[in-house]
Amino acid sequence: MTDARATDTHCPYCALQCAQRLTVGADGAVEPAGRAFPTSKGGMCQKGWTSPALLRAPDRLVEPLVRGADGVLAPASWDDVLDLVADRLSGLRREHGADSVAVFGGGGLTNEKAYVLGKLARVALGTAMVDYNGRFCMSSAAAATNRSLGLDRGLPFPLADLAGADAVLLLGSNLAETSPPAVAHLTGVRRRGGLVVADPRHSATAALADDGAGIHLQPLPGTDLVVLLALAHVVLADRLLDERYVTERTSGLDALRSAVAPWWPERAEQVCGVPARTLRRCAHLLAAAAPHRGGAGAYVLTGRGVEQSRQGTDTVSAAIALSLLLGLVGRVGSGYGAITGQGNGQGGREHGQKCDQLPGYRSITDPAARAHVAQVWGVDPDELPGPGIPAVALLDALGRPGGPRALLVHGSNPAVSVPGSSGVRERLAALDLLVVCDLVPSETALLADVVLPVTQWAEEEGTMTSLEGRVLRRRAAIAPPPGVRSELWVWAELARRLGAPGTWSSDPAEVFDELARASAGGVADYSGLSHARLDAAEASGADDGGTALHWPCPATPDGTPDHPGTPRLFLDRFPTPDGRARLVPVRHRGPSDDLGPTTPVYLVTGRVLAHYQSGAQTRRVPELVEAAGDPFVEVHPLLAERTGVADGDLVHLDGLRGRVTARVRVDAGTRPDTVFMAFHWAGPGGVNEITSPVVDPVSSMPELKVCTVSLTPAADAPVSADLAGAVR
Ligand SMILES: Nc1nc2c(c(=O)[nH]1)N[C@H]1C(S)=C(S)[C@@H](COP(=O)(O)OP(=O)(O)OC[C@H]3O[C@@H](n4cnc5c(=O)[nH]c(N)nc54)[C@H](O)[C@@H]3O)O[C@H]1N2
Ligand SMILES: Nc1nc2c(c(=O)[nH]1)N[C@H]1C(S)=C(S)[C@@H](COP(=O)(O)OP(=O)(O)OC[C@H]3O[C@@H](n4cnc5c(=O)[nH]c(N)nc54)[C@H](O)[C@@H]3O)O[C@H]1N2
Ligand code: SF4
Ligand SMILES: [Mo]
Repeated sequence: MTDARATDTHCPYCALQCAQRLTVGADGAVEPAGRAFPTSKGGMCQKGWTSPALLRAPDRLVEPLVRGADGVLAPASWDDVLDLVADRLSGLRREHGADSVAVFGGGGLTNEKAYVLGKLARVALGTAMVDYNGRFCMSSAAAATNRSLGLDRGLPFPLADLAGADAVLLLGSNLAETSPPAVAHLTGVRRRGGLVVADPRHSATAALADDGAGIHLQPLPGTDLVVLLALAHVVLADRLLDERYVTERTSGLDALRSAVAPWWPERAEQVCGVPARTLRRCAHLLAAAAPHRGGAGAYVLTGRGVEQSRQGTDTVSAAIALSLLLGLVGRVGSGYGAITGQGNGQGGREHGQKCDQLPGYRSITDPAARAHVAQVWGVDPDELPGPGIPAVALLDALGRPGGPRALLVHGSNPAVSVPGSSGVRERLAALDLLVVCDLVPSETALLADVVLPVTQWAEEEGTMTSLEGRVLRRRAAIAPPPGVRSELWVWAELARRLGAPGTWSSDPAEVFDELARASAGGVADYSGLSHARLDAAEASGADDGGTALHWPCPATPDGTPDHPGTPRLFLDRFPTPDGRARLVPVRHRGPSDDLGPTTPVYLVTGRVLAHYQSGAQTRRVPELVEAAGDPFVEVHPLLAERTGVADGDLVHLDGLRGRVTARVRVDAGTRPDTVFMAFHWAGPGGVNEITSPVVDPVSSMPELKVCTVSLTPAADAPVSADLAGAVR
């Protein structure tokens, strides 16, 4: 294949960002292969291997579309459509004020795009109404780590460090399906019998703890906080704590003691259902692995299973407190971490698309931060809006009196992925103007007044920041279809038409340099990085094919770009005012939906290996549809019998907010009082029709994981395509 061209890049989907080499054949077909990289070790999952299908999706958006008077989306030229959008936005701003225009971003956008999107909102539109889908994803872990450790970087250590640990406690993460190549890093701990997985289901990840590899804790949904308080109780009662570390590096032990005192294991068992002896065994297993007791190291890791809850921030605080009592955080070979989800879930939350944030993970209410960023943007700090409102409240305000009347969506499919999704679709329909940028006609794009086709991963340059805070290069392997533009170009054109001050480059390397300047001196400092430096580091072949440039990576005072990056954080001190980590005392409240006579069963939600998020991308990949085509619900055999359904039957799940319908998968791995559904489908099988919009009071993360339902056999069976939500 002499004509073949190879480009090194990373997978379009999750935060593991497996390293890919894309080869373009003479016929233009793109072939992916894994390549050496510290986190993915040359591996990819089914989604990575099939990712080129996204490039040739039959209904790929290839020209701008505008909804005509007849209600139909019809092609229009880029010039006309950008003029139209700029006119409508200017009109709304004049008539109803800047906050009448809202912006919704995504954790899959490159750093460059996340940065310009936040700038577009604050500078070109002057609106405070900007937030993004990371609110549904990482916000509770972020709030808790900021509160306890003074800084939020999902894994404050390289993922490969897990390999040497004696114990890993994984709470509410189904890594084996959500980052499959990461499982390789658990081989050592499984061999040593130290993998503990907390999940109400015997998930693929829980199964990794079988056969002597560790322990599966199967708590009642929404009670992990009690599990953690009980583990901390045992650590304190049995004097397993690292006294020296706790004295020297933390504050708040007395208040924490009071908070965990009531949770002796026998009492905890009554609430969470995990046997008291298992809780004790688990606490001792973790302590034995901790460095102060001579162990090789221990990690506590959380996933969405414990975070997407109205007490998600407190649950993560308890996980961090347990880690601090055992002296794990800021020690090489041990630690606490949250496993970031979206491709750029980490970078996406650093550069300013969050409602209260400016680039560099700065606060929009901090006068010094406003002054610094305003100077980079070439505007007066007083012109920058203040904090806006978080995602659930923002989406709920759309089209209401006094609320936003226009919304720009970039990198999210809220019509499917947000709790109470039919309510969200109503809000979107109530807008004067909905503009959606996407690659494909997602369920949200199909509701829009204007749809703008944009480039995707293999067609664009940029950077992504992976789950371990490592900054990576995304590279273009092929040219986009002729009618498709990059979002940076779209925003530069809109900013120009809106008469925005400052410069609006559409060149990703230039945008990165501006981002780096804006981040200088911030928490997430990228000022020592550039595309050229990242490329050179990767080309030098150091570190198993990857760059080791984890943020913070500040520019050195003389301007030489030689800061080595920071793979491991907190080794000397915590970035809190007193340099200590805070032990935060928390209380258990439980899920907001209660079991009752009309809703006697818990429904927990999550993911399957074959599909990604709202499914907008993966429901267009034939191999993945074949692997998992229909919305399904996992039901324990006892519950199936009580309900009168068998494997393969259709069942209605009636919740407090509506009904969904799915195909039964009888599975003895789940609890008899709990069923599971994934949220990858639209239509009658779209689980977010019935999930809870109640939010965590600290992070504003909705309680996506746990609600209550009743099950009844569905006699009026819809056909499969309807059940999954017709894509076209
Ligand atoms: N295949 C695939 N991979 C993905 C994604 C995808 O959509 N598909 N998305 C990416 C993104 S954005 C994210 S955020 C991550 C998410 O990654 P994970 O957090 O691993 O994924 P989930 O399946 O949402 O939830 C994990 C587990 O939480 C369990 N769970 C539910 N309720 C509870 C509870 O109350 N307590 C406990 N302990 N567990 C509970 C579920 O049974 C599930 O097995 O995955 C990333 N990777
Ligand atoms: N019940 C339940 N609901 C959940 C969850 C759960 O566990 N349970 N998990 C939540 C979590 S963690 C997350 S992260 C959210 C995710 O849910 P969404 O925010 O809906 O995420 P995606 O489905 O990835 O949507 C991304 C959209 O952007 C498009 N896209 C991809 N790249 C780009 C780009 O560069 N630019 C533009 N403009 N578009 C692009 C894709 O085609 C797709 O249509 O769902 C949340 N919802
Ligand atoms: S694990 Fe995530 S990054 Fe790796 S191939 Fe699968 S989807 Fe892509
Ligand atoms: Mo996520």
